[in-house]
Amino acid sequence: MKGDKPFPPLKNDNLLRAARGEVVDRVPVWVMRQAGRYLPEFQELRKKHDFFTVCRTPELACEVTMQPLRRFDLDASIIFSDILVIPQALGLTVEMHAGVGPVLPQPIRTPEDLKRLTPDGALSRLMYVGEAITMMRHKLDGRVPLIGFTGAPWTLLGYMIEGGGSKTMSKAKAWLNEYPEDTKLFLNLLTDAIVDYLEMQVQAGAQMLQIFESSAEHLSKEEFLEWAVPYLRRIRNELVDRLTKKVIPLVPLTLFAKGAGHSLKEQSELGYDVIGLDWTVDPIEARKEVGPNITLQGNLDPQDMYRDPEELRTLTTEMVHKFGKSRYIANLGHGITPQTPINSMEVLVEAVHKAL
Ligand code: 1CP
Repeated sequence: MKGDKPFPPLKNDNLLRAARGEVVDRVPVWVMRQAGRYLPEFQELRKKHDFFTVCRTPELACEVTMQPLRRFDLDASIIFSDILVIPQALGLTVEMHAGVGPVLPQPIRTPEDLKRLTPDGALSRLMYVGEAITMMRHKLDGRVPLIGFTGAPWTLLGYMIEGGGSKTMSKAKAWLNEYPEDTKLFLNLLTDAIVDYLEMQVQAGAQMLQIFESSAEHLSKEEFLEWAVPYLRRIRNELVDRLTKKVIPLVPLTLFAKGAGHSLKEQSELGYDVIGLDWTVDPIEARKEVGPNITLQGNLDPQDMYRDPEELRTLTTEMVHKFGKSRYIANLGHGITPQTPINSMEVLVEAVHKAL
């Protein structure tokens, strides 16, 4: 954990300022999955080390977290890990298969299977993430803030029931109708683990936190309000309560619920500082929905990174003009994809910084 050595003072705090609604020197920009497969140096490192070995070895996690910062003038770093470390800590095996993604060979198929989960001591099995965060804060030397993250309950439940990614979430969605009470138990169990995990990340040195509800896209508005929102509310309220009671300074919280552009007003009422948008949402409409006191993050289509540099520059500039300089963090509308040309990252970052 944090230890005695104080962290170096922060030099570029535009990300945190934007999150708090303060004046920025320039629009901050970072990219979801900025440490990842589009970088040849990441691919090289992955040839030598298994995915979860990278996550579990603080030196390797820090090296990968640093890789995009060496190349691009980014305004944030995000600790290298994965949302599936929580299912692992709860006792499920998670494998990373090349070209496929995460595979959970013994998923939770029936409510009976919930007995296999091991919530007791789950946090102690996640401390390696805290160690990586603390180490990274020192290695960053105050250059930019460090973001911690987690998967949100519905998204994690989906992976744990489906046994991996899924185009339809048919098994997880069947649970909502067949076992509504067990689904609530399961979502609450995940929420408890998530709150512990986020508190630990703040104590370890995370300066901002993002909650990925990436599988919100599989829910209707009604389902999102019933199966995601109550748990997202609990996460924020319990985390704020805990940190306040322990007199630990709060950090800004970002909610990224992909595909939940239908519920921006409801999201804005949950107490998060920042709401992440996918590319299907219009910036002007989003601002009307959430009001003036929330920071918006997003939302260029990751596929736009495959366009000509000039086109990409124009689209990025137009996007930043729509959002404006106040209460805005530039990002893609979802993670950067593996074949993205590296030059597109340079174009994106420069266009954001020059737009206003
Ligand atoms: O073999 C490899 O190297 C695997 C590629 C990879 C990487 C680089 C995976 C597998 N995860 C990651 C890192 C990762 N995952 C980060 C690192 C920090 C950064 O942003 O730079 C983060 C924030 C995540 C979060 C994550 N993992 C999400 C939420 C964000 C999103 O994209 O929606 C999700 C859904 C996952 C699951 C996951 N892990 C990996 C893959 C390929 C997937 C998606 C699989 C799928 O459902 O299709």
